[in-house]
Amino acid sequence: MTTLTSEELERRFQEKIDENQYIEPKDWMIEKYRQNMIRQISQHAHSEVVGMLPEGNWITRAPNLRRKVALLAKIQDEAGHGLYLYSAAETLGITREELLEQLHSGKAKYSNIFNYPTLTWADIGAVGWLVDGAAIINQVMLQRASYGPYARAMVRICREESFHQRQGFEIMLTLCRGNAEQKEMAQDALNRWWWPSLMMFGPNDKDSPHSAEMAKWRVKRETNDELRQRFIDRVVPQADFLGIKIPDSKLKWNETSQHYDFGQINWDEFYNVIKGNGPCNRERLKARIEAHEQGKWVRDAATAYANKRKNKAA
Ligand code: BYC
Repeated sequence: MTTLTSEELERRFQEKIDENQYIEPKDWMIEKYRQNMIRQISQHAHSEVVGMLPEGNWITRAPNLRRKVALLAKIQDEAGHGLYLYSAAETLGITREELLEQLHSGKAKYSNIFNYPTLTWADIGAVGWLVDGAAIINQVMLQRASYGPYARAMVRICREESFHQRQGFEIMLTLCRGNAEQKEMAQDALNRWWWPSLMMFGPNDKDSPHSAEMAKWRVKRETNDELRQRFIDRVVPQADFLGIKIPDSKLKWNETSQHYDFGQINWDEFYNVIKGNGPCNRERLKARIEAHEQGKWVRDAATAYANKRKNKAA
Protein backbone atom coordinates (compact mmCIF):
# COMPACT_ATOMS: atom_id res chain seq x y z
CA MET A 1 0.00 0.00 0.00
CA THR A 2 1.40 3.43 -0.91
CA THR A 3 1.21 6.23 1.64
CA LEU A 4 0.24 9.58 0.17
CA THR A 5 2.05 12.72 1.20
CA SER A 6 0.00 15.51 2.75
CA GLU A 7 0.53 17.60 -0.43
CA GLU A 8 -0.91 14.77 -2.50
CA LEU A 9 -3.89 14.39 -0.15
CA GLU A 10 -4.56 18.11 -0.28
CA ARG A 11 -4.33 18.12 -4.06
CA ARG A 12 -6.81 15.26 -4.34
CA PHE A 13 -9.14 16.90 -1.84
CA GLN A 14 -9.23 20.12 -3.86
CA GLU A 15 -9.60 18.22 -7.14
CA LYS A 16 -12.65 16.45 -5.79
CA ILE A 17 -14.18 19.78 -4.81
CA ASP A 18 -13.34 21.31 -8.18
CA GLU A 19 -15.10 18.36 -9.85
CA ASN A 20 -18.20 19.10 -7.73
CA GLN A 21 -17.95 15.82 -5.84
CA TYR A 22 -19.12 15.83 -2.25
CA ILE A 23 -16.72 15.48 0.65
CA GLU A 24 -18.18 12.78 2.90
CA PRO A 25 -17.52 12.23 6.65
CA LYS A 26 -15.00 9.42 6.19
CA ASP A 27 -13.08 11.11 3.39
CA TRP A 28 -9.73 12.72 4.09
CA MET A 29 -10.14 16.47 4.49
CA ILE A 30 -7.98 19.45 5.27
CA GLU A 31 -8.15 20.15 9.00
CA LYS A 32 -9.03 23.79 8.40
CA TYR A 33 -11.94 22.70 6.19
CA ARG A 34 -13.19 20.43 8.98
CA GLN A 35 -12.95 23.22 11.54
CA ASN A 36 -14.71 25.70 9.29
CA MET A 37 -17.49 23.28 8.49
CA ILE A 38 -18.02 22.68 12.21
CA ARG A 39 -18.07 26.45 12.72
CA GLN A 40 -20.61 27.16 10.01
CA ILE A 41 -22.88 24.13 10.47
CA SER A 42 -23.02 24.52 14.24
CA GLN A 43 -23.71 28.25 14.02
CA HIS A 44 -26.45 27.42 11.57
CA ALA A 45 -27.88 24.79 13.96
CA HIS A 46 -27.76 27.21 16.88
CA SER A 47 -29.55 29.82 14.76
CA GLU A 48 -32.40 27.42 14.05
CA VAL A 49 -32.81 26.57 17.72
CA VAL A 50 -32.39 30.10 19.10
CA GLY A 51 -34.67 31.28 16.27
CA MET A 52 -37.53 29.37 17.89
CA LEU A 53 -37.52 31.78 20.83
CA PRO A 54 -38.74 35.06 19.26
CA GLU A 55 -41.51 33.14 17.50
CA GLY A 56 -42.37 31.03 20.54
CA ASN A 57 -43.15 34.31 22.27
CA TRP A 58 -46.33 34.56 20.14
CA ILE A 59 -47.76 31.02 20.34
CA THR A 60 -50.16 31.89 23.14
CA ARG A 61 -51.08 35.22 21.54
CA ALA A 62 -51.62 34.22 17.91
CA PRO A 63 -54.83 35.94 16.76
CA ASN A 64 -56.77 32.74 15.98
CA LEU A 65 -56.54 28.96 15.99
CA ARG A 66 -55.42 28.69 12.35
CA ARG A 67 -52.54 31.11 12.98
CA LYS A 68 -51.60 29.29 16.17
CA VAL A 69 -51.47 25.87 14.45
CA ALA A 70 -49.34 27.23 11.59
CA LEU A 71 -46.96 28.98 13.99
CA LEU A 72 -46.58 25.87 16.14
CA ALA A 73 -45.82 23.80 13.04
CA LYS A 74 -43.26 26.34 11.86
CA ILE A 75 -41.46 26.41 15.19
CA GLN A 76 -41.43 22.62 15.26
CA ASP A 77 -39.85 22.64 11.79
CA GLU A 78 -37.07 24.90 13.11
CA ALA A 79 -36.35 22.40 15.90
CA GLY A 80 -36.09 19.69 13.25
CA HIS A 81 -33.67 21.83 11.21
CA GLY A 82 -31.52 22.30 14.29
CA LEU A 83 -31.44 18.56 14.85
CA TYR A 84 -30.44 17.66 11.27
CA LEU A 85 -27.72 20.29 11.43
CA TYR A 86 -26.35 19.18 14.80
CA SER A 87 -26.22 15.64 13.37
CA ALA A 88 -24.39 16.91 10.28
CA ALA A 89 -21.86 18.73 12.50
CA GLU A 90 -21.36 15.58 14.60
CA THR A 91 -20.19 13.69 11.49
CA LEU A 92 -17.12 15.97 11.62
CA GLY A 93 -15.96 14.50 14.93
CA ILE A 94 -17.45 16.82 17.54
CA THR A 95 -20.09 15.81 20.07
CA ARG A 96 -23.50 17.37 20.61
CA GLU A 97 -22.46 18.23 24.19
CA GLU A 98 -19.40 20.13 22.94
CA LEU A 99 -21.51 22.01 20.40
CA LEU A 100 -24.07 23.04 23.00
CA GLU A 101 -21.34 24.02 25.44
CA GLN A 102 -19.95 26.38 22.77
CA LEU A 103 -23.39 27.98 22.40
CA HIS A 104 -24.05 28.27 26.13
CA SER A 105 -20.63 29.73 26.92
CA GLY A 106 -21.08 32.37 24.21
CA LYS A 107 -18.14 31.01 22.17
CA ALA A 108 -20.25 30.00 19.17
CA LYS A 109 -22.26 32.58 17.31
CA TYR A 110 -25.79 32.33 15.97
CA SER A 111 -27.51 34.58 13.47
CA ASN A 112 -27.62 38.28 14.45
CA ILE A 113 -31.31 38.43 13.62
CA PHE A 114 -32.55 36.44 16.60
CA ASN A 115 -31.30 39.04 19.05
CA TYR A 116 -34.15 41.39 18.21
CA PRO A 117 -37.51 41.27 19.99
CA THR A 118 -40.87 40.32 18.43
CA LEU A 119 -43.01 43.15 19.77
CA THR A 120 -46.27 42.72 17.85
CA TRP A 121 -48.05 40.01 15.86
CA ALA A 122 -46.87 41.74 12.67
CA ASP A 123 -43.32 40.81 13.68
CA ILE A 124 -44.25 37.15 13.16
CA GLY A 125 -45.27 38.07 9.62
CA ALA A 126 -42.07 40.05 9.07
CA VAL A 127 -39.89 37.25 10.42
CA GLY A 128 -41.46 34.73 8.02
CA TRP A 129 -41.40 37.07 5.06
CA LEU A 130 -37.96 38.66 5.55
CA VAL A 131 -35.95 36.35 7.83
CA ASP A 132 -37.03 33.09 6.25
CA GLY A 133 -36.88 34.84 2.87
CA ALA A 134 -33.24 35.80 3.46
CA ALA A 135 -32.44 32.37 4.88
CA ILE A 136 -33.81 30.64 1.76
CA ILE A 137 -31.65 32.70 -0.59
CA ASN A 138 -28.56 31.71 1.37
CA GLN A 139 -29.63 28.08 1.83
CA VAL A 140 -30.56 27.42 -1.80
CA MET A 141 -26.89 28.10 -2.52
CA LEU A 142 -25.84 25.84 0.37
CA GLN A 143 -27.74 22.89 -1.16
CA ARG A 144 -24.67 22.64 -3.41
CA ALA A 145 -22.11 23.09 -0.62
CA SER A 146 -19.21 20.66 -0.88
CA TYR A 147 -19.81 18.86 2.43
CA GLY A 148 -22.33 16.09 1.65
CA PRO A 149 -24.27 15.87 4.96
CA TYR A 150 -24.69 19.68 5.06
CA ALA A 151 -25.80 19.96 1.44
CA ARG A 152 -28.35 17.14 1.85
CA ALA A 153 -29.78 18.65 5.07
CA MET A 154 -30.27 21.90 3.14
CA VAL A 155 -32.54 20.29 0.56
CA ARG A 156 -35.26 19.47 3.05
CA ILE A 157 -34.71 22.64 5.04
CA CYS A 158 -35.23 24.79 1.94
CA ARG A 159 -38.56 23.13 1.16
CA GLU A 160 -39.81 23.87 4.65
CA GLU A 161 -38.43 27.42 4.67
CA SER A 162 -40.32 28.21 1.45
CA PHE A 163 -43.53 27.35 3.25
CA HIS A 164 -42.49 29.53 6.19
CA GLN A 165 -41.76 32.47 3.93
CA ARG A 166 -45.21 32.24 2.36
CA GLN A 167 -46.86 31.90 5.76
CA GLY A 168 -45.12 35.12 6.84
CA PHE A 169 -46.01 36.98 3.65
CA GLU A 170 -49.64 35.95 4.06
CA ILE A 171 -49.72 37.38 7.58
CA MET A 172 -48.31 40.65 6.22
CA LEU A 173 -50.84 40.67 3.37
CA THR A 174 -53.75 40.14 5.75
CA LEU A 175 -52.56 43.01 7.96
CA CYS A 176 -51.96 45.29 4.97
CA ARG A 177 -55.48 44.62 3.71
CA GLY A 178 -56.91 45.21 7.17
CA ASN A 179 -57.67 48.50 8.92
CA ALA A 180 -55.30 51.47 9.23
CA GLU A 181 -53.97 50.30 12.58
CA GLN A 182 -53.17 46.84 11.23
CA LYS A 183 -51.39 48.29 8.22
CA GLU A 184 -49.42 50.54 10.56
CA MET A 185 -48.34 47.46 12.54
CA ALA A 186 -47.07 45.85 9.32
CA GLN A 187 -45.16 49.02 8.40
CA ASP A 188 -43.63 49.25 11.88
CA ALA A 189 -42.50 45.61 11.70
CA LEU A 190 -40.90 46.22 8.29
CA ASN A 191 -39.13 49.31 9.68
CA ARG A 192 -37.58 47.30 12.50
CA TRP A 193 -36.72 44.07 10.64
CA TRP A 194 -35.44 45.43 7.34
CA TRP A 195 -31.88 46.38 8.23
CA PRO A 196 -31.15 43.42 10.54
CA SER A 197 -32.40 41.11 7.72
CA LEU A 198 -29.85 42.61 5.33
CA MET A 199 -27.15 41.95 7.93
CA MET A 200 -28.02 38.22 7.94
CA PHE A 201 -25.91 37.77 4.80
CA GLY A 202 -22.79 38.73 6.73
CA PRO A 203 -20.29 41.58 6.29
CA ASN A 204 -19.47 43.11 2.91
CA ASP A 205 -17.24 40.86 0.82
CA LYS A 206 -14.19 43.03 1.39
CA ASP A 207 -14.62 42.64 5.18
CA SER A 208 -15.49 38.94 5.21
CA PRO A 209 -12.48 37.00 6.54
CA HIS A 210 -13.81 33.52 5.71
CA SER A 211 -15.15 34.16 2.22
CA ALA A 212 -12.06 33.42 0.13
CA GLU A 213 -11.48 29.98 1.65
CA MET A 214 -15.17 29.10 1.83
CA ALA A 215 -15.42 29.94 -1.89
CA LYS A 216 -12.33 27.92 -2.76
CA TRP A 217 -13.85 24.94 -0.93
CA ARG A 218 -17.19 25.56 -2.67
CA VAL A 219 -19.14 25.98 0.50
CA LYS A 220 -19.92 29.48 -0.65
CA ARG A 221 -20.75 29.56 -4.35
CA GLU A 222 -21.96 33.14 -4.20
CA THR A 223 -20.72 35.98 -2.05
CA ASN A 224 -22.39 37.74 0.88
CA ASP A 225 -22.97 40.86 -1.23
CA GLU A 226 -24.34 38.96 -4.22
CA LEU A 227 -26.88 37.13 -2.07
CA ARG A 228 -27.86 40.32 -0.21
CA GLN A 229 -28.47 42.07 -3.55
CA ARG A 230 -30.64 39.17 -4.75
CA PHE A 231 -32.70 39.40 -1.58
CA ILE A 232 -33.24 43.15 -2.00
CA ASP A 233 -34.18 42.79 -5.66
CA ARG A 234 -36.71 40.12 -4.74
CA VAL A 235 -38.26 41.83 -1.72
CA VAL A 236 -38.74 45.39 -3.05
CA PRO A 237 -41.58 44.42 -5.43
CA GLN A 238 -43.15 42.37 -2.65
CA ALA A 239 -43.18 45.42 -0.35
CA ASP A 240 -44.73 47.44 -3.21
CA PHE A 241 -47.41 44.78 -3.57
CA LEU A 242 -48.13 44.98 0.16
CA GLY A 243 -48.27 48.78 -0.09
CA ILE A 244 -45.69 49.40 2.63
CA LYS A 245 -42.43 51.30 2.39
CA ILE A 246 -38.93 49.96 2.89
CA PRO A 247 -37.16 52.28 5.37
CA ASP A 248 -34.31 53.30 3.07
CA SER A 249 -34.38 56.70 1.34
CA LYS A 250 -31.52 55.59 -0.96
CA LEU A 251 -33.37 52.57 -2.32
CA LYS A 252 -33.72 53.10 -6.07
CA TRP A 253 -33.86 50.98 -9.23
CA ASN A 254 -30.64 51.29 -11.21
CA GLU A 255 -31.25 50.85 -14.96
CA THR A 256 -27.57 50.30 -15.67
CA SER A 257 -26.89 47.58 -13.13
CA GLN A 258 -30.46 46.20 -13.33
CA HIS A 259 -30.46 46.02 -9.53
CA TYR A 260 -31.70 48.19 -6.69
CA ASP A 261 -29.18 50.58 -5.16
CA PHE A 262 -29.53 50.82 -1.41
CA GLY A 263 -28.28 52.80 1.59
CA GLN A 264 -25.48 52.17 4.03
CA ILE A 265 -25.86 49.24 6.44
CA ASN A 266 -24.99 50.06 10.04
CA TRP A 267 -22.10 47.63 10.53
CA ASP A 268 -21.38 48.95 14.03
CA GLU A 269 -24.79 47.67 15.05
CA PHE A 270 -24.09 44.30 13.40
CA TYR A 271 -20.74 43.78 15.18
CA ASN A 272 -22.22 44.93 18.46
CA VAL A 273 -25.04 42.40 18.16
CA ILE A 274 -22.83 39.46 17.17
CA LYS A 275 -20.47 40.24 20.04
CA GLY A 276 -23.33 39.62 22.45
CA ASN A 277 -24.65 43.14 23.02
CA GLY A 278 -27.86 43.15 21.00
CA PRO A 279 -31.25 43.89 22.56
CA CYS A 280 -32.00 40.23 23.42
CA ASN A 281 -28.66 38.34 23.45
CA ARG A 282 -28.64 37.73 27.19
CA GLU A 283 -32.30 36.74 27.31
CA ARG A 284 -31.85 34.28 24.43
CA LEU A 285 -28.84 32.54 25.97
CA LYS A 286 -30.50 32.38 29.38
CA ALA A 287 -33.57 30.71 27.83
CA ARG A 288 -31.44 28.13 26.00
CA ILE A 289 -29.35 27.31 29.07
CA GLU A 290 -32.45 26.89 31.22
CA ALA A 291 -34.12 24.68 28.62
CA HIS A 292 -30.99 22.52 28.48
CA GLU A 293 -30.82 22.17 32.26
CA GLN A 294 -34.52 21.44 32.60
CA GLY A 295 -34.27 18.80 29.85
CA LYS A 296 -31.54 16.84 31.66
CA TRP A 297 -33.98 14.31 33.10
CA VAL A 298 -35.25 13.52 29.59
CA ARG A 299 -31.72 12.89 28.29
CA ASP A 300 -30.92 10.77 31.36
CA ALA A 301 -34.09 8.73 30.92
CA ALA A 302 -33.41 8.18 27.20
CA THR A 303 -29.83 7.05 27.95
CA ALA A 304 -30.99 4.68 30.72
CA TYR A 305 -33.60 3.18 28.39
CA ALA A 306 -31.07 2.73 25.56
CA ASN A 307 -28.63 1.02 27.96
CA LYS A 308 -31.37 -1.28 29.26
CA ARG A 309 -32.26 -2.37 25.71
CA LYS A 310 -28.59 -2.87 24.84
CA ASN A 311 -28.04 -5.07 27.93
CA LYS A 312 -31.15 -7.11 27.14
CA ALA A 313 -29.97 -7.72 23.57
CA ALA A 314 -26.48 -8.80 24.76
N1 BYC B 1 -24.98 36.61 12.30
O1 BYC B 1 -16.35 35.90 7.02
P1 BYC B 1 -17.83 35.91 7.21
C1 BYC B 1 -33.43 30.54 10.01
C2 BYC B 1 -19.95 36.18 11.51
S1 BYC B 1 -31.88 30.25 10.67
C3 BYC B 1 -24.00 36.30 13.18
O2 BYC B 1 -18.64 36.47 6.10
P2 BYC B 1 -18.86 33.26 6.71
C4 BYC B 1 -34.58 30.64 10.88
C5 BYC B 1 -19.29 34.93 10.97
O3 BYC B 1 -19.77 33.77 11.65
C6 BYC B 1 -30.78 30.35 9.29
N2 BYC B 1 -22.70 36.20 12.83
O4 BYC B 1 -18.31 34.45 7.60
C7 BYC B 1 -34.59 29.97 12.09
C8 BYC B 1 -17.83 35.24 11.24
O5 BYC B 1 -17.54 35.07 12.63
P3 BYC B 1 -16.66 33.79 13.21
C9 BYC B 1 -29.47 30.90 9.66
C10 BYC B 1 -22.40 36.40 11.54
O6 BYC B 1 -19.11 32.10 7.60
C11 BYC B 1 -35.65 30.12 12.95
C12 BYC B 1 -17.76 36.73 10.97
O7 BYC B 1 -19.07 37.23 11.15
N3 BYC B 1 -28.62 30.77 8.48
O8 BYC B 1 -33.51 30.66 8.87
O9 BYC B 1 -18.01 33.06 5.52
C13 BYC B 1 -36.73 30.94 12.60
C14 BYC B 1 -17.26 37.05 9.59
O10 BYC B 1 -18.19 36.70 8.57
C15 BYC B 1 -23.36 36.70 10.57
C16 BYC B 1 -27.31 30.40 8.57
O11 BYC B 1 -26.81 30.16 9.63
C17 BYC B 1 -24.70 36.82 11.00
N4 BYC B 1 -25.68 37.13 10.16
O12 BYC B 1 -20.29 33.82 6.16
C18 BYC B 1 -36.73 31.57 11.38
C19 BYC B 1 -26.56 30.29 7.27
N5 BYC B 1 -22.76 36.86 9.38
O13 BYC B 1 -17.44 32.55 12.83
C20 BYC B 1 -35.67 31.43 10.51
C21 BYC B 1 -25.25 29.54 7.36
C22 BYC B 1 -21.44 36.66 9.59
O14 BYC B 1 -15.34 33.86 12.54
N6 BYC B 1 -24.12 30.42 7.42
N7 BYC B 1 -21.22 36.40 10.88
O15 BYC B 1 -16.63 34.00 14.68
C23 BYC B 1 -23.57 31.05 6.36
O16 BYC B 1 -24.04 30.94 5.24
C24 BYC B 1 -22.34 31.88 6.59
O17 BYC B 1 -21.75 31.44 7.80
C25 BYC B 1 -22.63 33.40 6.64
C26 BYC B 1 -21.35 34.15 7.04
C27 BYC B 1 -23.08 33.89 5.28
C28 BYC B 1 -23.70 33.73 7.68
